[in-house]
Amino acid sequence: MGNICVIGPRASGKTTYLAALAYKREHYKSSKGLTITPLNEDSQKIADRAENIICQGEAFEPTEVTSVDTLPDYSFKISIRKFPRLNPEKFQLVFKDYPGEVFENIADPHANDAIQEEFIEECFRKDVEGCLILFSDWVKGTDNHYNRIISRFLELMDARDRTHDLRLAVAMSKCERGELWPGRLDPETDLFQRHLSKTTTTLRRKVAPKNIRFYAISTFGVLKRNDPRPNRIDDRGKSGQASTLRKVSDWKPYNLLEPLYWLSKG
Ligand SMILES: Nc1nc2c(ncn2[C@@H]2O[C@H](COP(=O)(O)OP(=O)(O)O)[C@@H](O)[C@H]2O)c(=O)[nH]1
Ligand SMILES: [Mg+2]
Repeated sequence: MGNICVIGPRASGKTTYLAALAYKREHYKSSKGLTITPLNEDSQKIADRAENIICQGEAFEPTEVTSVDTLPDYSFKISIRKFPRLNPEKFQLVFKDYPGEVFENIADPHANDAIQEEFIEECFRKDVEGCLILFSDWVKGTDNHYNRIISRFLELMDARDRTHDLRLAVAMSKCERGELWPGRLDPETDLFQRHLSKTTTTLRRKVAPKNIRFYAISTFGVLKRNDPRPNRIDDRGKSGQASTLRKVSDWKPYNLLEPLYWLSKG
């Protein structure tokens, strides 16, 4: 049973994604052959507060990070049975809640601190089978920024000898947004190639095709099959902008599990 880690820049939706997995477990207790078990105290905490995070937009930010030891550390055991007759796919989702800037700073040659070091070590540990990388921006200029980060990330991956055996699922998060939603059907072409072409080229050039896949995911999803209005409202709360679920009874997150399933099974 391998490990999968979730990484990505600031505000790309990592915490909300985890909360959604935990919340889904409440919603669909025994359905669809999905079981999600929080494995430690931090994970239990986020599971307990999942509903607030998704429905009320409660910020769930780690308090000041002064050392690696104080970073929240989530770990869930996940088992997905995709087809009734197949054995379930089991894996562990691990997520150490590094501040998003740690990921963004890997492209900065001067940012070299202990947290940075440890982040890199954790991503490329031998027991990690795959990384889910969340990106959420696509406006002009973002491609260059992401491309710098990804290029460096791939160099570090190579230096640790993981180029041939680490799977990468690269996902555009928050894809219920109107401009992105139609692109979800072929995210590689219509989201990544189109909006983040340099980043996509770098990934395709350096990672073997069998080890990379592009996804579109949305934690909030849309209202209905034939009603593609986003199932979210933007709230301006105390802590700034937060998005929350619009109609809880219609909640159908898009593609949350698919990248995990592929990362674990290949
Ligand atoms: N539109 C939309 N917003 C989202 C989605 N997932 C998260 N967000 C919002 O994006 C912001 C940052 O999310 P957060 O999970 O804190 O990002 P993190 O910094 O990567 O952990 C919050 O306001 C979330 O409500 C999504 O699927 N769609
Ligand atoms: Mg977070």
